[in-house]
Amino acid sequence: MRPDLHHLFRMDKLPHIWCPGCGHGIITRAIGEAIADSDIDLEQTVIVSGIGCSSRAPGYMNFDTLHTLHGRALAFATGVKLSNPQLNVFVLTGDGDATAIGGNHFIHAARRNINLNVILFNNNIYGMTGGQYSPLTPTGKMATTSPYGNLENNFDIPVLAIASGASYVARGTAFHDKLLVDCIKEGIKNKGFSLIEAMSMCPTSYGRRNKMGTAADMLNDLKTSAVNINVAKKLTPEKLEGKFLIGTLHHKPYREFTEEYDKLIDRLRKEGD
Ligand SMILES: Cc1ncc(C[n+]2csc(CCOP(=O)(O)OP(=O)(O)O)c2C)c(N)n1
Ligand code: SF4
Repeated sequence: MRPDLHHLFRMDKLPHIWCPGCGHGIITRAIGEAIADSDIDLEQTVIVSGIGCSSRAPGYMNFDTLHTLHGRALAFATGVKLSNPQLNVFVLTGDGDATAIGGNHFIHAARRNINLNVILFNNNIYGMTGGQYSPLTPTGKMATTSPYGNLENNFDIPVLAIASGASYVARGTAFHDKLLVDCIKEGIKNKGFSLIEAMSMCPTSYGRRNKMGTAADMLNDLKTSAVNINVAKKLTPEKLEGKFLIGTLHHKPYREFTEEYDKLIDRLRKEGD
C-alpha cells in the first residue's frame, strides 16, 4: 500500500478477517486510493456498510463509519445524506447485501439519484455465511443452496442501476485495480447516485465449490473475462461472448435528490414569509 494512504486506514484493527486470496482487500485499498486522490474533506466523509465480508471494510477505514444491518446500508446512507447533504457519503456493500435483501433500497436510491458513492463488491456469492447463491451468482454455478447448479438468472447490476436511474455507473475488478480507482474517482465527482461494481473473488465459498483453482487463477479469470468498454466497441458480438465490460458504462448527470429537497424547503419557507 502507498505510504500516503496509511492514515486512511485503522492500522490498529489489523489483521483483517478476510481469507488469504480474498479480493475484498484489493478493493478496499482502491477505495482508499480514490479518496486520497480526490479533493474531498476527509472530516466530512462518512462510510456506511451493511453486513457481510465486504461490509467489514469500513471497520478498517479511518473515517466516521457506520456498520449497519444486512441489506440496509443504503437506507442508513440515505438518512445520513439527507440529514447533512454537505457530507460525502460512501456505501460499501456486497452482492447479497445490495441486490437480495437490499434490492429495493438499491433501485429506489438509484431512482432518486441521491448523491451517494456506492461500491458494490461482487464476489458472486454470500461469502460470510458460507456460500449461498445471490442474485449475482451466474446461472449454473454451484452454491450451498444450489448443489446441482444455480437455476436462476443473474442480474447484470450496471444494467439494473442504469434502468433504475443511477447517473454514473461503472465496473472494475480486483485485477484491474487502477481502472477501479479511476472509476471510483469519477463516481465521487458525479453529483448523483454513483454505482461502481467491483468484481471480487471469494476463493473460500465460491471458487473452491466451483473448482476455479487458486486465488491467483481466479484473479487471472477476472483479467481474461473483462473487456474495456472502449475496446469492446470495436469487437463483434461473437468475440464478446462470455465476457463482461469494464470502465465507465454510463454517465448522465441530472437533478439530484438532496438539492431538490433543499430547493423545496427554501420555496416553502419563502411562501410562509
Ligand atoms: C437480516 C439478516 N439476514 C441474514 C443475515 C445473515 N447474513 C450475514 S452476511 C450475509 C451475506 C453476505 O453476502 P454478501 O453481501 O454478498 O457479502 P460477502 O460476504 O460475500 O462479501 C447474510 C445472509 C443477517 N446478518 N441479517
Ligand atoms: S469467505 Fe470469501 S468473501 Fe469472505 S473473506 Fe473469505 S474469501 Fe473473502
